[in-house]
Amino acid sequence: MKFEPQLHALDPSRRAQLQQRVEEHWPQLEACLERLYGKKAGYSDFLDALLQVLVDASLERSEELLQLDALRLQRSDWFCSENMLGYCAYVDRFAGNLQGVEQRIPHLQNLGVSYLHLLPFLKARKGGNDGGFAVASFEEIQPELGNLKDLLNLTRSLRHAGISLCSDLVLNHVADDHPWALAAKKGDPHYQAFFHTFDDRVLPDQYEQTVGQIFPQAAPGNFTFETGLQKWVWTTFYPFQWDLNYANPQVLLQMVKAMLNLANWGVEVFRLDSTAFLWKRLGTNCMNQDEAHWILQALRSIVQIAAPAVVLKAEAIVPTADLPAYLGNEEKQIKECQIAYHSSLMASAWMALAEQKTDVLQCVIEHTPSLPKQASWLTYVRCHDDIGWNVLRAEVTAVSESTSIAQERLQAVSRFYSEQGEGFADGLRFQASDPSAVHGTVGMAASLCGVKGKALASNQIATRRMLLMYALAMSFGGMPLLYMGDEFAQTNDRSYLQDIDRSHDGRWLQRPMFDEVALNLVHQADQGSVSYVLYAALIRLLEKRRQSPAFSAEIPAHLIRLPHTSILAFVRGDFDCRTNSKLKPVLCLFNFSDAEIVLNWSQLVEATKVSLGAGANYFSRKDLSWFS
Ligand code: OTU
Repeated sequence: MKFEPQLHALDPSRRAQLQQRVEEHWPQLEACLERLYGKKAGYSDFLDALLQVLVDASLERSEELLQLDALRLQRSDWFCSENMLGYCAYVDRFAGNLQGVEQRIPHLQNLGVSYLHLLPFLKARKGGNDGGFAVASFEEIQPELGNLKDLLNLTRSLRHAGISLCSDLVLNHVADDHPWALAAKKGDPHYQAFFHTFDDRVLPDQYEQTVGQIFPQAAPGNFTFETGLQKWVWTTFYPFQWDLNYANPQVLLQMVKAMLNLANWGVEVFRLDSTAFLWKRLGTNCMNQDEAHWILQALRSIVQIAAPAVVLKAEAIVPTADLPAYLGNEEKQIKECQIAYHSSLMASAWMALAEQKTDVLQCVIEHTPSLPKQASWLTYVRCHDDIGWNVLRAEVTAVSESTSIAQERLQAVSRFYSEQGEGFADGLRFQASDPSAVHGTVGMAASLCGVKGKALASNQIATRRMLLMYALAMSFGGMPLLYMGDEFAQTNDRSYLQDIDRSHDGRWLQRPMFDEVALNLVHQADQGSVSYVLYAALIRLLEKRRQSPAFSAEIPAHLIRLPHTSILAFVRGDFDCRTNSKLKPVLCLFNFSDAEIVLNWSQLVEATKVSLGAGANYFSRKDLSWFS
């Protein structure tokens, strides 16, 4: 490795710091790159070019961000704290534009938000663009949302308010009107090599044998015929989202540039979109391939060198068993992303609510490995995407009598939350072409919990269901994420059905405009409204969370088995592995049924001992402070 020439431009103290980080992280980075690209022609030129990108990015980092780097290097587990709360929103739906988001900082502060995930705000494809997930330029802001100055102002204001900005980095694909795709369409071989293209259907047909479908109704198949090119192009998602070919090192190089550029604009966390799909291999489902992990590990080393304040969050909506790899491997000293969505926890909690039975949820918790150091789950109730039930197949099968009963349970839960459901939920089915398939679910959390309208009187149980779901996300051990509108029980928005670019995609049902009326109910402390009552309860829950270090993501949850099928119980705390000291334990109890359950005290003490060992005599009655 020869990085002397590249480092030359830096002043001596920055050069020394960077050199030290290069020395620390380059070997692991190079090991990943070697495995991915070592045999390719021009490999050493690629390494030089990559190092130059890192040095250039370091040179451009502002004084304020350099200070943040230093701070975060000292406390690299900052995002695991019990003080963390995430909030997720579309810029336009939340606040019109980036300047509007700045105006909403007080609202975020009232909630105690410390992390704001703004859904894609980079320049997107014209026309349908999958809510911005079809990126047309990584260097430009979507004009309707503002400009670079607005983003820089926003990231600074957020930082000063103690809020870290999280941005999507759509790694898997670009829009079909991104300059790379446009050049490829014109026949430029350099850019054609950025994509997976096929002259005929031979290979696509072979791949289709084993690759799943994300949008089987709106965008069936994984390949799109591009008439200009006269070739088939790999398009896992919509036909206008062209999958990038990471077997080409130039693709990685360009994406690294894009990422570090955004980091220098003040993005502190990257939500790495669709990470599972980055590498294709014939005969597989083309998800979770080793190479996809090496790419992510390379990105981790890269940010540790060039922007060490930055945290990577994996969006890998995969079964529980495939998830831990996205956080690296502590024993093998492999570092990958620091945060990962725990979608199985989320989906199984909804399943528990539908079935009033917690066996699948408990199985998911049991199969969730303890986190590596300085890593966290993202615990959530809803997000902008559908709830996929198929991630739960292993756990549902494990706790059901047979695979056919497991299939029936999955089908029943997806029906429960759909328009055919006869229970409390008001949701819709998402993208299923085959009526026997287990389709996903869309809908706002409040609607899925049965909230209808704004009056508390007719929504008592529904409000409690919603609080229960958020209580789990806030106590399980991870960074809880509030999805915009959930703070005041905002319900479904059916206006997307009138819009030609959105009506085919039911996820818009849960992407409403920020509800000013609900916000007013909160400001007026209207006790008769669902909005205020839920908001106030969430605030109290968050206060409880902040009061106890047992809620840090680094402290594991221990399941307690109780003889009630609708109850979930776990203990947080007891022992603080960070400081090797005792921590006052917290008992978290959830009743997923609509009925009241009386728990016998001695039964609880007994169950704790059985589940956690005879020494686990944690609770005396006087210790208990309740939250309900
Ligand atoms: C991600 O989602 C984004 O969150 C979606 O909003 C985008 O449409 C998609 O990528 C393409 O950029 O597979 O692992 O089932 O859960 O598309 C990532 C629907 C994904 C989403 C799925 C998802």
